[in-house]
Amino acid sequence: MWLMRQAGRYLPEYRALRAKAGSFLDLCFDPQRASEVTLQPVVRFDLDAAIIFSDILLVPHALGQRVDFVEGEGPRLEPLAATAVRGLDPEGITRRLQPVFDAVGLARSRLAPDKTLIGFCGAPWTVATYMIAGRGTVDQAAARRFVLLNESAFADLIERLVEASVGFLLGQIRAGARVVQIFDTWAGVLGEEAFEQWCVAPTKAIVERLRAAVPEARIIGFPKGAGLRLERYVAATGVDGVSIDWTVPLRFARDRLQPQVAVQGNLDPLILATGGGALDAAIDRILAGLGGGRFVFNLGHGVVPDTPVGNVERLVARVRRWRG
Ligand code: 1CP
Repeated sequence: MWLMRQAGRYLPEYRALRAKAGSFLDLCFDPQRASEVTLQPVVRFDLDAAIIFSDILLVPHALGQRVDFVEGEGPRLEPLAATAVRGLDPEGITRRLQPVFDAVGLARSRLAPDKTLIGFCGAPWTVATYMIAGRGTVDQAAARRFVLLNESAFADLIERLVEASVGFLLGQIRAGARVVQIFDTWAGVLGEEAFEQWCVAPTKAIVERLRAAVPEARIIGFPKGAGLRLERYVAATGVDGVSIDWTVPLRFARDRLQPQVAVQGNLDPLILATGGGALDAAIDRILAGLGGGRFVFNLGHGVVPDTPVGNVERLVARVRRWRG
């Protein structure tokens, strides 16, 4: 059991350290502090895994795109023009991301041996949506239009992101991450063919290359919003585990996904933020639906910043009691 975005603003100890660290990017590139933030939720709640504190947008940053995190607004990038794609250089990306690998190594050395350390990257499609729009958007329209108008430049961008993601994940695995998760937060907006081309195929390429280099690496895919297509995603990409959002019916996950891979999920983060009896009922429902097979309890997306710490304590205690 662990929680997506388990380190973050809802924790007072995160806010305290964040206030001392300068910018968000400074924090990600400070191995000492990044490893400390990584451990905070495991220390407080005794979760089974830590996820390294970094961000999917460190990859565009390392590829040479300007990336800033604006306080209270979110990430801002210099929007990528089709003509700028060939200037992005995956060579040297791993050198520029060395502080993240150092943070992974430090976190691993400070974690108890029975705790798993998880590394991650954004999937090429999701990272591309931020690179093209220059910010988070509700419908990823800028990237979808870019594909329609500049398909060959887009294919080139995805190829470079596959290369960069393999380097980023391998660096984390070699530094001590035993599991990696590929976040495809915006997979759900892709149409049928686009889903194959821009979600399934690049993820499959990353998985194949990781396995060739480190056969024992364990890989979780999270194609958020994929719905029915989760079945195809799991069969085609070769991931070991799949993370499901809260819209996925538990019976579908149990019958169609769990026989193939481990399933992770899928509590609605807003139910966690709200708490009370509805939280208990939702937890019990998930455990009853998925607890009989290979299963990692998690949320269906990240912890939201106004989540009371007490609700997370209540969640962890309830899941533990069930295991007990
Ligand atoms: O100042 C702050 O504290 C900034 C908030 C913040 C945090 C805590 C950002 C900016 N990133 C992070 C850390 C982070 N990002 C983690 C840490 C590990 C953990 O889970 O504890 C992870 C896994 C991510 C991954 C990430 N970043 C994703 C994929 C997962 C998801 O949430 O969908 C995405 C899309 C991002 C981009 C990003 N970075 C930050 C923000 C606010 C966003 C979303 C922007 C948007 O879409 O509007």
